[in-house]
Order: sequence, then structure tokens, then C-alpha cells
Amino acid sequence: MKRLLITGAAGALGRAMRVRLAPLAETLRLSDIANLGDAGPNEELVQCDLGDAAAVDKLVEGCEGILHLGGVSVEDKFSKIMNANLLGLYNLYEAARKHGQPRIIFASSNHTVGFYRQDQHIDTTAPMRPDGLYGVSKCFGEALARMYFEKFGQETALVRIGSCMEKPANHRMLSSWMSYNDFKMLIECAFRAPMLGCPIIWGISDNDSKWWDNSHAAYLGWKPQDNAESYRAELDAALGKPDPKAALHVYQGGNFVNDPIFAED
Ligand code: NAI
Ligand code: 15L
Repeated sequence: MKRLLITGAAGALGRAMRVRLAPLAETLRLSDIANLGDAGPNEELVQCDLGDAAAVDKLVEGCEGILHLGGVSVEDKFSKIMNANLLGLYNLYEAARKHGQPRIIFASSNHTVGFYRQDQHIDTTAPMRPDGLYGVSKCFGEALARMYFEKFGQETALVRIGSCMEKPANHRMLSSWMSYNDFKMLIECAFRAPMLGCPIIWGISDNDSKWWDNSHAAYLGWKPQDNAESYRAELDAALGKPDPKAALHVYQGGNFVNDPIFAED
């Protein structure tokens, strides 16, 4: 494509995808509220707040695809979540509606279903069970995207990312982990698919241990290559045997279920 917008480009996933997705577009437009460093040869940098409707409108103009990673990514004060994840998402979808409806990949989260137990296997028809206000904001995001699809035909891949990082950091992530390379391939499949629609996709690698069923999304042709299982021995040696009673090993959302509601200043 000519121009791909990546929001949240200064964050952990944004930095990982900035390099990997360069071949996908003639120009990467990288945006964040935080500093983005120096622009590379095919990069445009835009520092702005997702809560600023006029700035987001300009940000989206001229883009053929959007990877939306920007926003609050853990439990936080509601006012912060509201600005970035609720208002910010509305601003993004309104801008997309005005500017040709570029396909969107929305970084949703496993925390939409965090209160399911790890011995439960679910698919995307399972009712949401968010484990905090952050999870609720991702439920809102999925609902908003769905409404723009039903009403206006706006296509979005709703990727419920498990734990996307270099390697799994604990035993829970033997099930929730997605490698950077598998995420990159999912993004390519979602942008290249002749018809995307508005599917929910579990963002996980081909892990031996699975809670989530992605069979409904086979039409995208995404075949994750990595498997968290190859890190089990390393985790056992570093962390010992997991405590089966700890929230981290009981709930799909792990420790997020114990987060408090953060007080406003
Ligand atoms: P991160 O916190 O490292 O990056 C998020 C970026 O969004 C940050 O650079 C931050 O400055 C930016 N941001 C926050 N508020 C903003 C605002 N008002 N306006 C503009 N930019 C703003 O998070 P990470 O790990 O890179 O995750 C990226 C996305 O993927 C997030 O939406 C997160 O919720 C989602 N996700 C990530 C998972 C993971 O394992 N890394 C798992 C599930 C979901
Ligand atoms: C998320 O949604 C968070 O953004 C990320 O920081 C991880 O904690 C991840 O979920 C997870 O559940 O491991």
C-alpha cells in the first residue's frame, strides 16, 4: 500500500512492528503521544494525542491502512483510559469514515475475557468477561468497530492479543504468547485478504497449550509458526513450579483480575 499508519508507534509493539512492517508500504506514518525518535527514509512522524479529534482527522487522511496500537495498555485511571481508548477510538473511526475507510487492525486484548479460568476453552462467541476498566475499554473498542462495520462497511481485524513480546515471561504465557513474527504475519494476512469483514482473532502463536479457538478465521490464511512450549524448560528453571492457586495461573487474564480501580487525582 502507499501509506500505512501505525498508532502507538513509540510503544513496545509499535517499535517491534515499525521495523518489521516497513516493506508493507511505500510510507509508514508513525504516530504517538510520546517521542518517536528520528524519521527513517520511508517514515513520517506525527506526535499527537488520540483524544484530539482534529489531530486524528489529519493523521488518518491519506492512509490506506491503519494498525491501531495506540492507547493505555494496562489498568489505569478511568480518565486516562477514557481519553485514549474510548474517545481516541471514536476519533479514529470517525476520521476513517471521512477518509475512505482504510482497513483497520485494532489491538484488542485477552483482557476482554480475563475472568475465564485457564481450564476453560472458549471461542469468539463466548460472552465478554473483562477483568478491569482496561479490559472494558477493549470491549468498547470491539463494539465500536462492529457498529462501524454493520452501519458503514468499515472493515477491522479485532485482534485479541494474548501476550506479544520477545518470549514468554511466565507459565501463563505458555498459552497466551504470540511472537513478534507471528503478529507481523497476521497483520500482513489481514491487510492482504480480499475480504476481511470484522472478525475477532485470538492473537496467539501456535502454542501447544491453547485456551482459544481461531478456526473461524482460517479464511485469512494466517498460519502462526512459533510455539511458546519451546520456552517451558527455561521458565521452569527460572521460576520453579507455578502455584496452581495464584491468580496468574487460575485466570486467563492472570494478575489483571486483582488490579484495583485506580483513584482519580
Ligand atoms: P505500550 O503501552 O508499550 O504502547 C502504547 C502506546 O500508546 C505508547 O507508546 C503510548 O505513548 C501511546 N499512547 C497512550 N495514550 C495515548 C494517547 N492518548 N494518544 C496517543 N498515543 C497514546 O503497549 P504495547 O505493549 O505496545 O501494546 C500496543 C497495543 O496492543 C495496546 O493498545 C495494547 O492495549 C494492545 N495489547 C498489547 C499486548 C501485549 O502483549 N503487548 C496484549 C494485548 C493488547
Ligand atoms: C495486555 O493487554 C497488556 O497490554 C500487556 O501489557 C500484557 O500484559 C498482556 O495483555 C498480557 O495479558 O500478558
